[in-house]
Order: sequence, then structure tokens, then C-alpha cells
Amino acid sequence: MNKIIEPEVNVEIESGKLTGSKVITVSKKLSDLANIFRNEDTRREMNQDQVIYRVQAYMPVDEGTEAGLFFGTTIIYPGKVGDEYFMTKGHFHAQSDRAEYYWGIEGEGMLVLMDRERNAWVEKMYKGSLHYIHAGVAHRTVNIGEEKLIFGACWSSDAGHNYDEIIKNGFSARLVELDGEPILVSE
Ligand code: S6P
Ligand code: ZN
Repeated sequence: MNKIIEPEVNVEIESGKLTGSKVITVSKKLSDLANIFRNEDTRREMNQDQVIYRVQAYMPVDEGTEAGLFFGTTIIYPGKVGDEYFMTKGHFHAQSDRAEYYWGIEGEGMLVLMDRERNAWVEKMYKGSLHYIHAGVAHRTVNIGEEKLIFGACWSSDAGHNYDEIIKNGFSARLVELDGEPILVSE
């Protein structure tokens, strides 16, 4: 049978915005980010309803399906908790042999990467930057600019997320502002 059908999701190339009934959106407020930033007291004193980042995702197969792919766009708003820039929680994949692609769409950011031995390094993110996140490497994105940071992601539908390890042990490197400039500091 020959048939021509409309795609169930569209992606606005310039902004990464996803549209369609199958798109899910998750917002992370400051209240969802306990023990993520270095200064937990400062985080607690700030407006807990403030949205720090939003993720739109297209998950055409069930989470956990072997060999499927998910697609997403993340927006991190500009701002800081004390001197530390707004960022995602960050995670290892639950399945440690699953990799991921990120690419910069808009704004200025840093991708913090950390291996199992807690060696950390950072890649600059900007419109057009492409990042291959190797299997077994934890990843977190940081907005170091004054505008929104927007990036795309593509990952395996059976990668899963291990947030607990990051909540417990953090990353071994953080991005803070010093004299108006982002600097990388060790934990
Ligand atoms: C999923 C992928 C991204 C993140 C998103 C938010 O594997 O890496 O879609 O989920 O950028 O970050 P986090 O650390 O809160 O999941
Ligand atoms: Zn991931």
C-alpha cells in the first residue's frame, strides 16, 4: 500500500522547538534541584517556582525499548545560584554502554563531562557545536551566557538515567563566575 503521511512531530530548525501531539515537556524548577548547586543555602533562599530549564522530548517508542532513539531539545534559562551558573542536574546513563549526541542551537554554554574515575573536562557549546558523549561519561550542561542556552540531544531509548550518583557525589568540576568570567573550579 502506498501512502503519504504527515510526520507526527516537527522541529523548528532555528530554535529546536518541537511541535506535535507526541511531544512531552518537562520543566525543572529550583525546587526540583536540591543539592545540585554548591551553595544549597542560597538555592533554598531563592524563588523555588523559578523554572531553571525545560526539556521537550519526542519518544516514539516506550522507554527501555532496545535500539530505539529519542530526540529532545533543552532550554536552560540564564542566571546563577550565588556565583554558580544555572545548569541541568546531569546524569550517567543507567545503561553504561549508551552514548548520546548533543548539538548547540542558541546561546553560550559549557558541557561538563566526567568519566567513572571522576576525571572531568568541558566542551564549549554554541550555535553549531556538536558533541559526542561517549558511553559511561556523565554529562551536565551549563548556561554561561546572558540569554537562553538551547541545545538538541539524541539518545538511545534504553539508555535510562542515573541521577542518584550525581545527587550523591556531584561532578568533580563546576562552572562559577569570577570577575564576570566563567571559570572551572574543582570540587
Ligand atoms: C537525556 C539527555 C537530555 C537531558 C536534558 C536535561 O539523556 O541527556 O535530554 O535529559 O538535557 O538534563 P538532565 O540531566 O536533567 O536529564
Ligand atoms: Zn543523557
